[in-house]
Amino acid sequence: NTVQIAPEAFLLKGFLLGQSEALLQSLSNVIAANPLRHMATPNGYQMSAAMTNCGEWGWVSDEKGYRYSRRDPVTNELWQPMPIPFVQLAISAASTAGFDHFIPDACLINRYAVSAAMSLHQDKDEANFTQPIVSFSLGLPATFDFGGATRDAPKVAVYLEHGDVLVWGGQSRLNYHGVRRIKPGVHPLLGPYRYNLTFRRSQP
Ligand code: MD3
Ligand code: FE
Repeated sequence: NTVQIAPEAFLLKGFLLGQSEALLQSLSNVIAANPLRHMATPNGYQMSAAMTNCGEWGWVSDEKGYRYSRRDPVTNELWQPMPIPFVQLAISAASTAGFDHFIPDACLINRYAVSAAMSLHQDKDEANFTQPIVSFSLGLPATFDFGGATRDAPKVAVYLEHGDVLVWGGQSRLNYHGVRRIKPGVHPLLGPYRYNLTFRRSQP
């Protein structure tokens, strides 16, 4: 059940549903080793989503800026390797959307409580824009705004539910995007939260 939402951008509706048990077990292992935390932004705010990472590289933010780091600044240890179910599902989602040879080296985990959001931005901290991005949605639903190449370009609203996967690359790789405020609710497996796992290639 693949829906194209923009050039080289696809929604794979319910793609994770058969695998959610393995996925949630792996997710809880990662979070136990590298706790979710609210990172500071360079302009003195805090991200409303709590974040952690797994994989060779992790995305971090602090008063000095955004960057990819091999170590968790909270534990000072390397991030956990990406769990096998994460890697397998990310590669297979990319390939389903027509992107072969996707090799992610970074997985950012975002946890949104009710009322959390992510304002419109571009993902441009990676040194490789040739590979796609794959994102898994779990828990509470969200409305995602998929924009264009400039901040004021028209946006498409995409409703993301537990088990959905977004894959985009090529000419949509640098599009603006954001997540609207999470509405109150309780998910039967994940409680009052939405989790998003974003797989990227951060290094050349
Ligand atoms: C479309 N996360 O962590 S993932 C992020 O749901 C981020 O947590 C959102 O944006 C979330 O940076 C959205 C889907 C996504 C990510 C990057 C994109 C869609 C995108 C880049 C270009 C176009
Ligand atoms: Fe983003």
